Amino acid sequence: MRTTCPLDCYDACSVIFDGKKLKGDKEHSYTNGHLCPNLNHYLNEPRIQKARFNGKEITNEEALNILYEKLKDSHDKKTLLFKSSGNFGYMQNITKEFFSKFGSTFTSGNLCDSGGEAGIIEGRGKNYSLTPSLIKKSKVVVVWGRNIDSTNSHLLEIIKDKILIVIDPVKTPLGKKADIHLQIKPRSDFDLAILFCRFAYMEQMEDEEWIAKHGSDFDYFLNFFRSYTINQLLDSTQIVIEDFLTALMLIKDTPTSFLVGNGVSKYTNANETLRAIDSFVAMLGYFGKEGCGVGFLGNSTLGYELPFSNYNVKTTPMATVDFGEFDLVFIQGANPANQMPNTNRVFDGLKKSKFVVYYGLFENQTSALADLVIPSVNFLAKQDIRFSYSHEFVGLMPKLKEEEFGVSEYNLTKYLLARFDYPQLESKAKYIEKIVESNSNFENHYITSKSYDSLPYSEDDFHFEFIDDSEDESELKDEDGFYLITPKYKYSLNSQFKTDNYVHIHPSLGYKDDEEVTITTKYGKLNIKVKNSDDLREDSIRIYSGVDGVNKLTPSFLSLEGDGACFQEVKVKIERA
Ligand SMILES: Nc1nc2c(c(=O)[nH]1)N[C@H]1C(S)=C(S)[C@@H](COP(=O)(O)OP(=O)(O)OC[C@H]3O[C@@H](n4cnc5c(=O)[nH]c(N)nc54)[C@H](O)[C@@H]3O)O[C@H]1N2
Ligand SMILES: Nc1nc2c(c(=O)[nH]1)N[C@H]1C(S)=C(S)[C@@H](COP(=O)(O)OP(=O)(O)OC[C@H]3O[C@@H](n4cnc5c(=O)[nH]c(N)nc54)[C@H](O)[C@@H]3O)O[C@H]1N2
Ligand code: SF4
Ligand SMILES: [Mo]
Repeated sequence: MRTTCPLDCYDACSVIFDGKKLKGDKEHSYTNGHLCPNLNHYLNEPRIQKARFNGKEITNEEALNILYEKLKDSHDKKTLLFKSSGNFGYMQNITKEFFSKFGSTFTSGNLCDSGGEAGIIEGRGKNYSLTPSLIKKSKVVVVWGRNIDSTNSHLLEIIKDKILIVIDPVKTPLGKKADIHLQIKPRSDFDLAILFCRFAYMEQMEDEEWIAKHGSDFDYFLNFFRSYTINQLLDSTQIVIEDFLTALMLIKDTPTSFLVGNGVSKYTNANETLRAIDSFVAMLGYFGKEGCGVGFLGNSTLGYELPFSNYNVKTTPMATVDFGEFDLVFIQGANPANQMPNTNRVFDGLKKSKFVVYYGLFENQTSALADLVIPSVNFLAKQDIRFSYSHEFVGLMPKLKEEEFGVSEYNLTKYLLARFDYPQLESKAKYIEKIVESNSNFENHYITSKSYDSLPYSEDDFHFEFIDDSEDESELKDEDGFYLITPKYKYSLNSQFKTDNYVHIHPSLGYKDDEEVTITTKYGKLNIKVKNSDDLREDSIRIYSGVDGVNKLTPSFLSLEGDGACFQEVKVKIERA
């Protein structure tokens, strides 16, 4: 029986379930028979089996009734739906059908890519993925702040024979194999993009014809990037100039894919960085051409008609939401007490809020703080559909087994709508059918998005707006301390599954392996053991996403645009504990 991995991951693998085990689909050209460790161990992960109220186990019926009563009591008060993507299935959004009618506040932006995506929208209007079939046509692949070995591993096969340029402050596995690795200083990607523009212009690499047809504000852009001196840019990026120039020459007149990841977007200037990278690529005329373009997470639902997406509700940015302002908080598919920035602040807010509901599969820091815990059912026991932020396949997720325990999102929503006498839902099958019909191609067992039938951005009327201004006033680089790199771990999916529980430090700093240190920032502190690694720069430390307490160190700022989280807009101090 065929289904799709539900985890929040680029690859959206096609999965075969034989009634007991999950296996990679061999017929699926991208999944190619392999799953990653996270899904391989998914079914062994201990689940929440019983609902809980004030720490006492109750039945699902009792839990739903308590939820109804508490909602009824807070009807004219402030309530919040906080939904993340623990399960990436689109039907998970169905709870919005109830909470919008009820008048709850929703969240805007996300903890992930919304800052970066805002810059893409400003430049090119729509964020198309750079799909594997498009990347296959490139000669050069630039991997910029994306750790493909861990987070997007099926792409390794596609890029294995390409000329590879990696831009990452860490010697990642791919960085070690690359033709060029620019071990950039953290938070200087905007400057590197501008440096690329400066040298490309000196080398007369700009595509005048393309710019005349598709670009606007190129003259302003020219003045803008020339206002930065080369020395200033070399100084801030700290890259090796010879390697940089070799990289530029490799890109020149050669089909190049830029695979940009979340590493560049965990800062306040995420939108400007993405727009500057796009502007460099646009200047070369590398949009709408075979084997060229920029891919960055982002909107995976382009062209599809979507239910549960247009509500007239109040919103508050997800990354800075103050739970304490709400009388009732409904947390779905998320672990904000660990994954939101500034978790000391999040803890205070959750404690202050009168009633916190956690609705998920696994126990975590948030379930431990909740007044009411409602177990959900896993992806095998409910019907859904998912998109990918990396390829063009749309994955069906049929219901393949009965629920052992827990309540599905559809049933929970149906229950609440009925208790409040609101109009009822259509059937799951109907919603999914409508979504699929709106934009799909069908071949063998697979569905792909029609949005990729023609080359993205190749339309005659495609219009690109170059960047010509910066509002970045961050002074992070002048602050004392080390940069905090907090990327994804291979064996966890954010806070789900295994975590690593180490701080990775360059050996020259003089700590011993397994020695305990205290890491401090303006926002909090964390005691953690050391693992030495010369993969890091001497000015940075690394603690993976999902590690308990890592976000005590991180700030609750928003990106300049897009309401994005800024996990790395911070410097840390280290002391022996
Ligand atoms: N195994 C696994 N896979 C996952 C996830 C997971 O938790 N585990 N999470 C999923 C999710 S939610 C997402 S959003 C994606 C994200 O996946 P990616 O886009 O790969 O993002 P990250 O792992 O956060 O960071 C990627 C790289 O950015 C580098 N980096 C850090 N700071 C900077 C910087 O200032 N400049 C540059 N150039 N690079 C920098 C890091 O060293 C790291 O190698 O992965 C998804 N896939
Ligand atoms: N320091 C640091 N912090 C980060 C990041 C980082 O790189 N560094 N990355 C950020 C990013 S990119 C992201 S996307 C966020 C992710 O943050 P979250 O979305 O909060 O991710 P998880 O920690 O994986 O929590 C997902 C929860 O969903 C629940 N779940 C799984 N399946 C289902 C289901 O079918 N139904 C329901 N109701 N629940 C389900 C599980 O119980 C799990 O605990 O974290 C952000 N936080
Ligand atoms: S690589 Fe990503 S999509 Fe594939 S099985 Fe692992 S988590 Fe799921
Ligand atoms: Mo994410």
